[in-house]
Amino acid sequence: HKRRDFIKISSLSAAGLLFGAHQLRSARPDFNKTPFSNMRPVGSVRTSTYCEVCFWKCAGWVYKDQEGNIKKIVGNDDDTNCNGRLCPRGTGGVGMYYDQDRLKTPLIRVAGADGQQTFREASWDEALDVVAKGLAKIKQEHGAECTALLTHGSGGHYFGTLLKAFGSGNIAAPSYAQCRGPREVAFIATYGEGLNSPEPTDIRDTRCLVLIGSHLGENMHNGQVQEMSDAIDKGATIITVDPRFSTAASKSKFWLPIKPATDLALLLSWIHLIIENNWYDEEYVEKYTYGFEQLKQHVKSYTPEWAYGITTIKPDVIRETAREMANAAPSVIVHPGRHVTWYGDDTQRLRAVAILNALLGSWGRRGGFFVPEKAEVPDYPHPPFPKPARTWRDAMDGKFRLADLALANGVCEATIPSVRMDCHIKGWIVNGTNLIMTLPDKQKTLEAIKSLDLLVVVDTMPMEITGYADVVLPECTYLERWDDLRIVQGRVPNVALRMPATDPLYDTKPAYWIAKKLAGKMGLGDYFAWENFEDSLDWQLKQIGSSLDEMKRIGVKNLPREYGPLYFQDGEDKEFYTNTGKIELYSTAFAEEGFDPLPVYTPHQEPPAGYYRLNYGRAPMHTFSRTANNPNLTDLMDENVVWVNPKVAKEWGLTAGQEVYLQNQDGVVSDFPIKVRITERIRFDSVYMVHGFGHNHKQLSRAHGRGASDSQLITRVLVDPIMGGTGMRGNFVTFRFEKESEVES
Ligand code: MGD
Ligand code: SF4
Repeated sequence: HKRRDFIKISSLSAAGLLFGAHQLRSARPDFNKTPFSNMRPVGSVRTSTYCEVCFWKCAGWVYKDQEGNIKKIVGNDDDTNCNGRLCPRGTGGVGMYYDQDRLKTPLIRVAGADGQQTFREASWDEALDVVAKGLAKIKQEHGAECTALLTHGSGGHYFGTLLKAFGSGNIAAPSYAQCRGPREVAFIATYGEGLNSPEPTDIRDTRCLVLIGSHLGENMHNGQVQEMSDAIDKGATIITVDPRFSTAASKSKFWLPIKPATDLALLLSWIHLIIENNWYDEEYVEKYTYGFEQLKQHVKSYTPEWAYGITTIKPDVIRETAREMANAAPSVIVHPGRHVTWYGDDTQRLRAVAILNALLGSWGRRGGFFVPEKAEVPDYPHPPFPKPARTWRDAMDGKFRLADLALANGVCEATIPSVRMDCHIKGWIVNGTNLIMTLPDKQKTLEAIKSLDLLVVVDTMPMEITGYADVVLPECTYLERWDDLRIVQGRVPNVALRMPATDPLYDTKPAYWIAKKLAGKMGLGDYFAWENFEDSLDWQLKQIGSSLDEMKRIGVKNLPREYGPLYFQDGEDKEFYTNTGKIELYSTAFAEEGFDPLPVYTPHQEPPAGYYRLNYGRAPMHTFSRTANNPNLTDLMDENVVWVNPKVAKEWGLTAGQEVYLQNQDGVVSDFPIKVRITERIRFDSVYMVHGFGHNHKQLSRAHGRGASDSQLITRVLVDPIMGGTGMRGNFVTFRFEKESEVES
């Protein structure tokens, strides 16, 4: 195998990179950082966009000053994802454009005479030639199906088209298998359909919102946070189940500081109470569900007293909260959460969430889950894709057969088919995902990378993953490019336009341009038949009665609902897309595959003495690892800290602000120290930190060495046998005062 080590882009031709051919047009503007600021600069020109700082994709307007400098992004009032208000990260998206550490030109890995590997700058033509030839070689030697796309974000569509045209169906997104995959599989098993994004939670009209490990508010899902705040104003009850006193917990009527890893016991006990007390929606259950009797038998022994012994939540509190939900039903939401890959039995935990909602009759009801609609916009015409000779399924030996949706998307096991698997992937295109800080079990990722013949990375920034690339292709930021229309589900179907506010800085290009150029070089040009990307957008928009001209003016177009009302009608007959045509409390699909058809509680490992469960989450001013270097957002928060309970701090003699290293159960020590925050808001058996910090790429001038990386410490992965999701919360850490044990991580 070719050796592929990490290259710090900073170590080579620094002058060229730092002072590329195109200089920034001006210094960073005096930026108004007020979250949710909605003031419009007078007399400036605005162009439409939708945000790329997270997957919520809020639509907005970009304003420039007289000199053409981007000054400000504000929400589009007609957009139901954001209602005219961006979150702090969306407002700070300008920082992605002005970040002087951006990738500036294509780079190609070379080995010098001394054996040292390095990157050299290249023209687009040369870099794309290397990619096209590398892919052709893999096709010839191994087959096209031995290539894969790992992606997150807008560019995935173009590279997905390219890969499918090439003959590979291996298109995977960590944002699925490291995130909401188990939830989707659980809801498909129960209701015959997944939740998708944004979730159809009718929070604005709810009377009771139950959050289980979902930290809305810190987890800045814009529309949902706004609706939650409105619901609280209207008197809705919030019940938060979280080992940590989250921001949401502080707004809640009930905070249940559950012992980590025991949520399924609480859910089963709530189901038990709701059935035993006849608090369920009898008419709804009778008409729409399958398997009620089996469920009733199944949960008989799951009393609140039983759950107390496991969860540490008092029986009275379990009873009172169950009653609270029942009183609010059907305007109640047991929120399914988003990042749900925790303990490996996540699909079953989410099945319990789905079942609880069904018993309360909240699916399809006002204040519960509405029936979403999505605009139907045809793809720009292209030839049919060839059938791949093999897919990930052939490599997985019959495992994860229910991961359907997931896998066009993938699981760590499947997305990174390692040398052990029969369809051994030889080439990756990685677009918009920083796999080194995103996937757990870094060693496994590195092992897979080492066995590749070609690794192409498309990114805007020099991130950890770009250091392992053979070819780095610098994409321009979302503020400098056209992209596909945003087509997401909602209360009303809608489309949003992203157009360039300005020309790309440096020698950067949009993903659609890169994919089309590559397709041309690979003889697949027919799949990108449009002359200009704008023409393809205009063609698509005309199919739904709009046009590019109209969209440039309005940015977001809301369309009438076509398929019926927002909620189920009284007594309406319904057929669900499950085997039985009913909401399956008892899952026939799981039974067929040999999985428990009803969720069963199994205990998880506890932290060893002197170790604490590593819990992690989000901060409202950052998204995963992508924003840690953003100049505007680092102004708001420039490192993460580790939350430690005062009891633990006392035991270890820790003081507030002290720097410590964290070491996990496998002896891996964090690359960098992290400051201690002593707070009652965390239980004594856990510690907590925000994900996305602790970058070790020196080219990230603001993010390098700031805080610690949770990903580095997640070496034990609890794989979900049903969906293949990568459970990451079974890791434990202890404190080190010096980085004495240098364990290779
Ligand atoms: P980021 O870490 O933000 O997200 O994981 P990723 O999708 O990998 O990395 C995004 C990458 O995209 C960065 O390299 C950034 O520079 C690049 N980028 C940003 N904008 C653009 C663009 O316009 N074009 C291109 N080409 N690139 C761009 C997210 C994933 O992480 C998710 S969804 C979840 S829920 C999981 N969360 C999580 C966690 O909480 N803890 C741990 N330890 N791991 C996790 N992994 C998962
Ligand atoms: Fe952007 Fe914030 Fe909306 Fe995410 S929630 S798309 S970061 S404005």
